[in-house]
Amino acid sequence: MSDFLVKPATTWNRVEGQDLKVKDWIVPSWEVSAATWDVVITGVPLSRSSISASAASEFPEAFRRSWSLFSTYYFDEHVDFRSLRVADLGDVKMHGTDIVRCHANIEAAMVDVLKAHPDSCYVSIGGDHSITAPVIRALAMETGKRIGILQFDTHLDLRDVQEHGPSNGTPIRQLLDGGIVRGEDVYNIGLHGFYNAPTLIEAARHYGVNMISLKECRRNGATRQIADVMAALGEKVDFVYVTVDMDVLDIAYAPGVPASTPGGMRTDELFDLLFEVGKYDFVRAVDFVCIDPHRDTQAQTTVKAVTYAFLTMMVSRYIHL
Ligand SMILES: [Mn+2]
Repeated sequence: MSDFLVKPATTWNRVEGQDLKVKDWIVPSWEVSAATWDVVITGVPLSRSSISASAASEFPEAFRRSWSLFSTYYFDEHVDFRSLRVADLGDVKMHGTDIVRCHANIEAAMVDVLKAHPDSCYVSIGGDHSITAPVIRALAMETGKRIGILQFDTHLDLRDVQEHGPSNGTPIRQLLDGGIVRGEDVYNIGLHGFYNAPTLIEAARHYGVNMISLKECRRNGATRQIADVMAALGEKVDFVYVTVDMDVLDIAYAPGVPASTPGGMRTDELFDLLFEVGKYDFVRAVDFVCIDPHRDTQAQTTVKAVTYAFLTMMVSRYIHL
């Protein structure tokens, strides 16, 4: 185990049985000595870097707790994906107050994860959206590859780093200014309404970020929209990183996301899009960010939606790759 990872508080008593649950299927990596995983999950519990007050740092644990509610059988395609090998690597160790140090830990943990599991698909569970920058920096540094970003978000996340620091308003800007990713390799799906200031639109145009509105995505439909983006990225990049800011969802579907808005995406639309994303093997990593389980409904509306979204992408990988 990496020095920058710690064992999470939530661990399941795994039961190998006929009615396998997701909690029995995801293997705690610290219980096995050596193994090859199709997918590795890392918790990234940081939210001091969130612009709106957020307990997203509690989300990795809430995510793990929800695993008992899901089966490894996907009814929509009539497939059991239990033979996909998925490991939980634990959580990145965080500093109590120092955000820059937390980001350095995330980067170091990801480098260790990449070294230990060079051929896996990497799933990072935030935390707020600031975590995407150090995760992608580690991927870029370690692989030396050209990385494309498919971002599901209501916001561009291109705020000025001088003014806003390494927060959840600036991850994409940090990566562009740092020369880690090119603007033309960033595709944002889900933009809508009144939530991006003109200066941010200007910044997106300046960097060449591809903006796809929610309306446009709906008009195209999930299959065509994702096929178009992947075809364009396929011409340019070595692999794709998918970042899912759950604030892309309508506030009615994501009460547990501090920055979700009216007029956003529905959960079924997000699931359909991620099912399409799962068909492409040059998608090497994904993160889910900005879910505050303390703000969620008692029914855990948002927490369950993330688990469903994650499983939808995984079952699609299982079927297609
Ligand atoms: Mn965001």
